[in-house]
Amino acid sequence: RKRIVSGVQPTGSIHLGNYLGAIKNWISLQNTYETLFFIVDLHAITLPYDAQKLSKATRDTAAIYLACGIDTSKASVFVQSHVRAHVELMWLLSSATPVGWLNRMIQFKEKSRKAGDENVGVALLTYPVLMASDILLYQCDFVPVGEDQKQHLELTRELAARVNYLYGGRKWKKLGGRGGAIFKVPEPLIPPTGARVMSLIDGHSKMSKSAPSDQSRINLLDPKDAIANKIKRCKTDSFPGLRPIFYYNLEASALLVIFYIVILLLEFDNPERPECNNLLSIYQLVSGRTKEEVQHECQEMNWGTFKSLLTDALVDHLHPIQVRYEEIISDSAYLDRILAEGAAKASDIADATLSNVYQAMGFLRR
Ligand code: AQP
Repeated sequence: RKRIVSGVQPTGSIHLGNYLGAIKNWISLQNTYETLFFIVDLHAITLPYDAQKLSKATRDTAAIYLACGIDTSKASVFVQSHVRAHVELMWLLSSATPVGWLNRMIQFKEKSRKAGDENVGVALLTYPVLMASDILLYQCDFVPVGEDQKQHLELTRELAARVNYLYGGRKWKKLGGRGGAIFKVPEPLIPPTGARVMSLIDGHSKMSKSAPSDQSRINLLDPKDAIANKIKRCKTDSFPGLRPIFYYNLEASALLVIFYIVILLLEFDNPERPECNNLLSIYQLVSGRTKEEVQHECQEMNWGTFKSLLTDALVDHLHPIQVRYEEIISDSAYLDRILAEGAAKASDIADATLSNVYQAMGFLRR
C-alpha cells in the first residue's frame, strides 16, 4: 500500500481548523493508505513556548487523534521526539541544504519579520529541514498539505532529489550499499476544498492555536456553553441574512433572475462575505451536508437562527469526540502503550532509512 505521513504540532488546544483541515481527513486516508500520524513536538519549540505545558499538550493531542477516530489497528500514532532518527536525519540533511533555500521560505520571512532577528531562533530557519526529515525517513508516497505548507513540501522534494543525486546511485553502491535512490520523492496530497477554517473574529485570518484570543477558535474540547458563547459573539457582517448581497438589488428582469441564480450558487465563495462563507462551510462540514443542501436550508435564515443551528451541529458533532477523549486521557497506561507501539513501528522504518543515509554519505558504521 502507498504510505502517508502527517502530524499536528502540540502548540496549544487542537481546534476546529486542525480537525476539519487535517485530522478528519486522516480518518478516511487510514482505510486506503498505510498511515503514520505523529504529534510534532520537536516543531513546537521553534517559537517561544511554555515548557510546563508541552508534555500535557502532547498527550492531549495524541488522545484527540484517537478520540477523533484514528484507529491504531490501521495507523501508527507516535510522538516525533520518541523516534530519535528525526533529529539525526535532520543534521545529515542540513549539510545538503543551501541556506538560500531556507531564506526563501515565506513562513520564515513572515514570522521572523514579526518577531525581529534577535528574537528568532535558528530552529525557525531550519524548521523545513526537520519537516523534510519527518517525511523522507518514512519513504512515503504522499503528504497531505494545506496551502501554507506547499512551499515546505516542495523543498522536501528538492532536497530528496539532491541527496539522491549527491550520494545515491552508483556512488552508494561503491560504498557497499544497494545503489539507486536513497529517498522516495513524495507527492503532495491536496485535501478536499473548503477545509480552510477561518478565525471567528476575523474572516481573513485562519483559525490558529497561537492566535492570542481564545474567542477566535472553537477548541475541540470546548464545552457546550463555550461553543454557544463563541458562536453567539463571532463576527458576522452587515449584509442582511445569509443571502447573497446582490439579492436585494434585484429587479424582476429575466436576466437578473439568471444572474441571481448564478450568484446564489456561488454564495459560499462570495469574497465580500468571508465570515458568512466560513460559518456556512463549518456548518456544511460538521453537519455532513452538501454545499447545495446548506444553501437551500440556510438562505432564508437570519444570523440568530443560523447561529443556533450551527451551535447545535457543532455540539452534536464534538460531543462523542469529547466523551471518547475523556476515556482515553484518563487511562494513561493505555495511551502510553499506544504511543510506545507507534514509536516502535515508526522506528523500524525510520532507522532503516537513516542507516542507508549514513552508509551512502560515507560514515564508518558500527
Ligand atoms: N485554520 C485551519 N484550517 C484548516 N486546516 C488547518 N490546519 C491548521 N489550521 C487550520 C491544519 O492543521 C494541521 C496541523 O497544523 P500544525 O499544528 O502543524 O500547524 P499550523 O498549520 O500552524 O496550525 P495552527 O493551529 O495555526 O498552529 P500554530 O498556531 O501553532 O501555528 C495542518 O495540516 C494544517 O494545515
